[in-house]
Amino acid sequence: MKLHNLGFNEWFIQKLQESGKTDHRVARVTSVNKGSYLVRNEDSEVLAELAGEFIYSAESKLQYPVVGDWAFVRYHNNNTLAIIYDLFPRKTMLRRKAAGKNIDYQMIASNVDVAFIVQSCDSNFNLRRLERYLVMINDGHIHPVILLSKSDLVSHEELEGKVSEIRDMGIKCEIISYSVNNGSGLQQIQQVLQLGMTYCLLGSSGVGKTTLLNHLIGRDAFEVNLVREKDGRGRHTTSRRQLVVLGQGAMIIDTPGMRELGNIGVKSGIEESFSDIMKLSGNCRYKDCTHTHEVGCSVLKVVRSGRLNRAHYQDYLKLKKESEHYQLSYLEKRRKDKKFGQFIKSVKKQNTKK
Ligand SMILES: Nc1nc2c(ncn2[C@@H]2O[C@H](COP(=O)(O)OP(=O)(O)OP(=O)(O)O)[C@@H](O)[C@H]2O)c(=O)[nH]1
Ligand SMILES: [Mg+2]
Ligand SMILES: [Zn+2]
Repeated sequence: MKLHNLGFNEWFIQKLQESGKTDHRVARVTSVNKGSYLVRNEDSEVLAELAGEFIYSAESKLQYPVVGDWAFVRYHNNNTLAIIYDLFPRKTMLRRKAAGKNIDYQMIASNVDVAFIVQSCDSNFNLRRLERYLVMINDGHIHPVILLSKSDLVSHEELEGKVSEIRDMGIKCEIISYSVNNGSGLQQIQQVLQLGMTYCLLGSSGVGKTTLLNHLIGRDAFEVNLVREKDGRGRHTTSRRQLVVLGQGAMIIDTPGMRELGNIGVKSGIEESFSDIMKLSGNCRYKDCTHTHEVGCSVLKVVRSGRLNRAHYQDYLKLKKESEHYQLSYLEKRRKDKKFGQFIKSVKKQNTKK
């Protein structure tokens, strides 16, 4: 398998040239399990560890390898162990606010080209959650595709109703409904998958992400589990992220169902997800219009006229408010991280002087 087919495309070739390390070896991170990794190159997939120098110079956890990263590695023990000593810049990234009150970010995956947001047609279907995923994906500069799984559980009319609910929110991305049970829609998913491109499965526990992956692989390679009967929720069967290369050459990252999907707190994702509102806001009288009470606000005008879905508008306000809150806290945290990094560096310097 050529590195190019593993996703090492022109963008990374250019970064490699810029780095001046064209004679170094590179590999892609395919799995992360606490402190140990799997990396894959044109020949094999092997265990990998972080070099001491890497740990020493990392200023935050976000700089640690994540599934999808391209890394500079040294091979040891007859090419059976790799040491990661540097990472390539990330072309795209998926990250979310980590669980809990603190403003901590957690990387989910990097260098993903297309993210599948999977929602099942039963009680899991939820437009608010869908929008949150879209904000996160747009923020990471990744192309979203919505997958409505388990379409065998609903009637044709119910399914169409769900699709038009999504469209009513102004969401324009591709929507594919499918069922692994009766095979409908699977062909359409296959058509999205392209050689050398990286895909990611996102969605709540139990929506059928791993079941779909197993279908694409063609065998039961990974564990799946029944959803709980009483509330239809999943059991968090998949516990780590893993990049799998499919037979036809596309790569796909399965992820554990997320318990909490915090807002990633960056403006760009919101602006793209609510592009209809952004467009309208160009006609507001005031440049800093908040679209909540201002005279001459063209967003409010369209909401009042009923031409803009009110729920969609309210989601926009809510996510924007959250985003501003997190954005501030995030900058604050970045400042602290940076200070800490500088402190470590000055201590190192002092020690070398002694
Ligand atoms: N009716 C129906 N059930 C499905 C379909 N696809 C998956 N399931 C069932 O949904 C349950 C959960 O599937 P998983 O693939 O484990 O779900 P997951 O999204 O990987 O869940 P986590 O790993 O916990 O995040 C299993 O019992 C599957 O058999 C489908 O197309 N139709
Ligand atoms: Mg799973
Ligand atoms: Zn306005």
